[in-house]
Amino acid sequence: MSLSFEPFKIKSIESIPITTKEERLNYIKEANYNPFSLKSDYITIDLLTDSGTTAMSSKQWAAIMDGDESYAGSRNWFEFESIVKEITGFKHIIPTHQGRAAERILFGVLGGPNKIIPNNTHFDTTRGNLEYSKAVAVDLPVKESLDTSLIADFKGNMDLTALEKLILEKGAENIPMAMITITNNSGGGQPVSMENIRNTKKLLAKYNIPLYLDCCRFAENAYFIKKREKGYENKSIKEIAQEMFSYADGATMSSKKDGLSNTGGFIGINDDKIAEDLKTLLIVTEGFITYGGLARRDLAALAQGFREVLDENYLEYRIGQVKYLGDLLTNAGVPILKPTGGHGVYLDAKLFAPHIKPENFPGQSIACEIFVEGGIRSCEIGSVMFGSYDGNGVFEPAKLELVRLAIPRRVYTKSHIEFIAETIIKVYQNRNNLRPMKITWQAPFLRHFTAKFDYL
Ligand code: P61
Repeated sequence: MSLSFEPFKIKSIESIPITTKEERLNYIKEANYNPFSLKSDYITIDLLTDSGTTAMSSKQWAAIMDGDESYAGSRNWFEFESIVKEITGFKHIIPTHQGRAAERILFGVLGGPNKIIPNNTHFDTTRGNLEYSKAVAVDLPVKESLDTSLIADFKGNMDLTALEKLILEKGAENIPMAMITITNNSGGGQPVSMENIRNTKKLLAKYNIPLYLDCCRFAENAYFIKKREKGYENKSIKEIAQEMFSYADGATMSSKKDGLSNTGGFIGINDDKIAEDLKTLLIVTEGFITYGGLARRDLAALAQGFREVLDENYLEYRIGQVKYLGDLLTNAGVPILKPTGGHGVYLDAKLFAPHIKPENFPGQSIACEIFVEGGIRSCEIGSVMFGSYDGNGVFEPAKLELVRLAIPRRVYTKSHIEFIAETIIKVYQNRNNLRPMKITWQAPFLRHFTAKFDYL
């Protein structure tokens, strides 16, 4: 049966705020035109992130009620460790409260001054944690990933020619690890093929460089492999995931995505010595090795979430819902990054608002207008997040100017999706009214979270 409906029924509901346009104009101004600063009480549909915003199942809530809050050795930890080991095959699983804590701990051991760490594309926290350790984060996505209108199956792939060039130029001894982010979040939630993961491992092995996966959305990536890569059509999502992880020496995960939960993360690793160092840092900064900064009931919800995310009916609905929104927008002529990826639709802000220069943040201007039009919160992924000025005051824009409509898992229905599409189509029809912006205040790291903006 092909799924044109949600494969679940609703047991518990949460009312959403309905506001007027006049109110929303005030709210966004009060928030200094940064959607991160809006109160959630003002938001009708929240597409800021798919991270930690999942609706949990009745089985997960039951597991929460049955949580065992022992400081050490809680049975929920063993349930969590067991399912994560079953999927990933890693020898050591180190729990953390979210993805960036896993990154901080891993790079606390493997990062540091003069180290170079390549990735298909580092997400902002990964880059932020590496740069904070004074290492250099290098993005090596395949060229196709930069053409938003090109339809290709695996636009998240790593550019292997560029990777080998980097290793030869910089020296393998300066590259303590390489990463692949599945799916590639900053590049539009695009998947990475099994062939690319396998060949990346092969190339790195030649130079003795370990491969780590940033595996926040591993199940969505596995679903794309099943649907698009020859030889995987009859394999289960779990088997595909197991093969993906078999090529990696370790992984970091924000389980707030494909753990189908509201919090959590982990590091998986095979190397005993590095694992010892990581556990020491974990105990000093996160918590004991059987809870890592999480309530034990959260580990219980995650253990159940990791089972549910492998369900192909769920993944068909999930990826189908994102595609449905993408198709509604494309049919109305709205420029989006194509094809739609795993966890959201990304508007191409350069094509949407060509009259606004990257240094005047077209994506931010669109995100503010989408909120004013329909109370929908989205997130700029462009020059606010990744742009900078070089030492000579010359602006270096992000490679892509995107506005991400991240879809929380199992939260919104088909009619919500249709309302989102109608709102964005209206903003697109009135796009000539979109105005350029400037930053009036910013923090030194990860500025987009707290920056203040105004119109020029
Ligand atoms: C997101 F606006 N992602 O996509 P943590 N790796 C990858 C991620 O996607 C990721 C993390 C590591 C978020 C949350 C978020 O500026 C932002 O559990 C591929 O959030 O620490 C997180 O995992 C970090 C949204 C993060 C943002 C930073 O929405």
